[in-house]
Amino acid sequence: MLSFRTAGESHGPALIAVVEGIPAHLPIDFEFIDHELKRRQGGYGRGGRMKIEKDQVRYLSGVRHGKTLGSPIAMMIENRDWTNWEEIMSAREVPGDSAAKRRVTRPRPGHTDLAGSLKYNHTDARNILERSSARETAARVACGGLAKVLLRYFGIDVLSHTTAIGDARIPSAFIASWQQLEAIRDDDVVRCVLPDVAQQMVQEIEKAQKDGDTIGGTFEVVARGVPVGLGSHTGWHTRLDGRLAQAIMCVNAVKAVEIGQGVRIAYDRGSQAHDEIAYDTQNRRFYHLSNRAGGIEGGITNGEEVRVVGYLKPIPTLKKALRSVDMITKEPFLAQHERSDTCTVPAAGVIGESMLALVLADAFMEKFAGDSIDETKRNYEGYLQQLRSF
Ligand code: EPS
Repeated sequence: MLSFRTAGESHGPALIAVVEGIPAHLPIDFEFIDHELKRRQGGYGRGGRMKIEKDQVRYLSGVRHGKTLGSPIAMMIENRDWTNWEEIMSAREVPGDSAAKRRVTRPRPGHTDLAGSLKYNHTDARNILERSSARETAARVACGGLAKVLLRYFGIDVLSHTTAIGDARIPSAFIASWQQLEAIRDDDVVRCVLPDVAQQMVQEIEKAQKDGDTIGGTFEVVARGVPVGLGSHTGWHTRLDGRLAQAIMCVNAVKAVEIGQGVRIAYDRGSQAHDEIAYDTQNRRFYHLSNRAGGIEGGITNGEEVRVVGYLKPIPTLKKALRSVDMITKEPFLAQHERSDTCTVPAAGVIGESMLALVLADAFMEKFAGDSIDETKRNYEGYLQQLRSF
């Protein structure tokens, strides 16, 4: 229903994103989407690249006079660093040894370098890492920004927070409230709602930095105002939890995904694991007394907040390199070091928001459809009426 594609190399001229399936006449909040890009660029532990880039969307199609047309929306984000890479990343052949410059032949354990080079038959892993770079997520956040604008039109909001960096973790029984998520400021370097844990997180990043190492952690993404009934139990591919797992897992460096308190309840008894049901007569709606399910039962949203946790491995570009083998000589070497970040967990939370928004917007359009936003709204309101009179 709502689909998106991205293209672009990390040090190429630009990133491109194309979003299809947003209904016509949706007012676009340009400042909001650029602000989303800025949020993604933040976070303590980022490398030098973020001082170069100033991500902003240039709209190439699908939007006119501030509103969507219903046609594909093409967006471009310039890579400012391109000016330093024009020859190395040139689309055309260039004279001299530019292609050999910045060649990567000693693959980093944990990175795409080796598996990608073998698969695509490249002897320079730059041909792989340029695309597998998390730079691509800037384009995803532009798409996610559009999805958020659509969702916000229907009263659905998505936010996130950092729940762990290394050994600095929020207590396992702690559930951040929506107000706490809203209170996270733009200049908050780790995006954690508990100030003492936030301080420990900064220390964890500094320790890793000092050791020439990297550090991972976890983030939680939360969506509020999601109606009951998105996704479906009827097919493996329609279950929303499965779709969300894929969407969060494919954020760079994520190695595990949890819906609600899915990991913890695997070890609990059924009587401790499930969320009891109640009825609010005044508002004529069913609700749950807890939300361990993360707002999804049977692959369908149940009207509670949708909560998803992403677990990130420490990023694989290490100053204190691990053992590797040169792809050409087959000699043992230490892995190559590229300029990189120490920790990307705070940024990953923002990317996770975009991915959650894109999946929810897709499921929303699947259920309510409409070529123009008024049509979608009519369908949505009809459904809400059906729920009230259930
Ligand atoms: C990345 C390496 C760094 C990061 C980059 C992801 O870039 P560079 O190689 O230019 O120093 O800063 O992330 C971004 C550019 C971004 O916008 O998030 C990598 O190898 O994945």
